Amino acid sequence: MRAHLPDFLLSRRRSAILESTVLAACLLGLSTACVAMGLRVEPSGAECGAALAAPAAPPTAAQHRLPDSQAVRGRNDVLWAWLGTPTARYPHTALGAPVHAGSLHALIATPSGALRELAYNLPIHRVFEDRVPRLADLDGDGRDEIIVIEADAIRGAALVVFGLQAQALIELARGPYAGAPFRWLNPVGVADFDGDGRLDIASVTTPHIGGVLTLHHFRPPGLEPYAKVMDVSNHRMGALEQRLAAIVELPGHRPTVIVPDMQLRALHALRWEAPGQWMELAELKPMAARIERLTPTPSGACTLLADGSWWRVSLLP
Ligand SMILES: [Ca+2]
Ligand SMILES: [Ca+2]
Repeated sequence: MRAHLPDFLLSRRRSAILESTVLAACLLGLSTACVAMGLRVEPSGAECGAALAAPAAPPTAAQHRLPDSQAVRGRNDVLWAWLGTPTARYPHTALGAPVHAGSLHALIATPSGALRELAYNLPIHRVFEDRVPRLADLDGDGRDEIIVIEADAIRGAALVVFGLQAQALIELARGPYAGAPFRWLNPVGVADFDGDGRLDIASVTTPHIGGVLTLHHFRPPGLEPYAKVMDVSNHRMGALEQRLAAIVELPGHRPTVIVPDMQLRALHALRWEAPGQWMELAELKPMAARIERLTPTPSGACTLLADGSWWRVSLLP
């Protein structure tokens, strides 16, 4: 089940048209296309059977981090990263509380082997409107980059990437602002969506009022959007949970984003193919209740619904 869709034009109506098209293809005997592509959704046990590893204890330096935020352990030059300096200076409650972080922190090992805490403090008109720094080696140099959501009092949220330079935490790249106070965005993840050999960042801009899935090239000092599609959301207003989308990478295919629709009641499977061209890999898949969490698995995603049920989502090759 596949169809090409232009940027910004994905909608329930188009999905309905797509379903009709797929049904017609099935009726015409093109059945392999009907069963070979798409999403399979089936009931599952808690966490879809994944054994939950006990998280490592954060370092003492992170004990005064932003309430309800996570300290994250790195695998390269950043040992730990977390958000600090709780402040109420940006009273937006997208994440459930009007308290946000005024600083980003990283714990590193110096050449002598000693541990050292680095901090990046934002000016008073900005905060990190986020609860988890995301670590990834975006440029493949063996050093971590830190992806966070920043919010500006006038221009709203922006995606920002930090990194280490000369044992200092510095801003490496930033994307466009959402455009107005209290306009927010939520990252999806990192993958090479356009196949150029370099990792890109996906996020959903304004997930509460008309979410736009946006793919960015990491080109310091910029995060440059190169593809967008509408009618998605990866966050419920006021919820602490930010994991509501998954990137699936199957051999021989471009990465696919599994992400809820605007109502958080159905799933899209979207793959970017070329400028102006997204592929919807399945019809919009309705769910029995609102989607509360959606996390990646090797072949798809695991989702928790508001009725407490768990579902395994598989992307069929
Ligand atoms: Ca790097
Ligand atoms: Ca790329």
